[in-house]
Amino acid sequence: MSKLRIYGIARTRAFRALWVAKELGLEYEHLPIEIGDAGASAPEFRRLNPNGRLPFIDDSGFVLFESLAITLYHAKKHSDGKLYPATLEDEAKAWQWSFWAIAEVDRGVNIWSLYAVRLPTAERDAAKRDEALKVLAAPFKVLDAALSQQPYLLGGEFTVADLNVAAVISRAIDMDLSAVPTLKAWLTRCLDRPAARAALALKTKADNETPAEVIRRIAKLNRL
Ligand SMILES: N[C@@H](CCC(=O)N[C@@H](CS)C(=O)NCC(=O)O)C(=O)O
Repeated sequence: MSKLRIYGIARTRAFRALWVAKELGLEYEHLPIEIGDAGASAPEFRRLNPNGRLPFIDDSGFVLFESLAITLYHAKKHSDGKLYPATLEDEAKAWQWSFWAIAEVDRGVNIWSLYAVRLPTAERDAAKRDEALKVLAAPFKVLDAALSQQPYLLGGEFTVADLNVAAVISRAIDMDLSAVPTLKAWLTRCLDRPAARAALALKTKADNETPAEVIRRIAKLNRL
């Protein structure tokens, strides 16, 4: 049996942990548990992640939560000098972009996708959707400008910095990104990688199998 366990249905931020595992060719067991009382909030899982949220991992007894801490950990642990930066400065830039993604765009993209795509049409609140687009406009311009200097966030190669930011905004691929064409081209390139495609296939399957009442519960639980 694999010693790495990834907890969380692929529809959630567990997608990020699945993508990095596939990118690195890791052997793992995926436990696609749900959010809420029947899943991450149950006592057996709260013993591993007391936040009651997804994802978390158990790597041979080492337990870690926070999706981007998980991707950074795996990339550094298994780095072949490519996915994880080799210099202190590039490592700091990978942290910079990762924290930026969580602070500046994670919530906005989630709110947008909920009210533009995931909830049943009649429940898509246009005001929340438009507000999310407003919040995202400035940081998306920042990302677009950063990528106009070089093909990837740290230079010429795809790294964990790209994986983290692209994973956080992956649902923005369904947005009208015509105002930020460089961002759009980069996001498309990142999500077209074989590992991303494989993880996205799991995410899409989970999305398609999620009933509307669960999407409503997600909106409530995540305060979106
Ligand atoms: N910052 C955390 C956020 C984790 C999180 O909020 N996960 C959602 C699923 S994508 C969740 O478990 N929500 C249920 C809840 O808040 O009870 C991370 O990136 O891992």
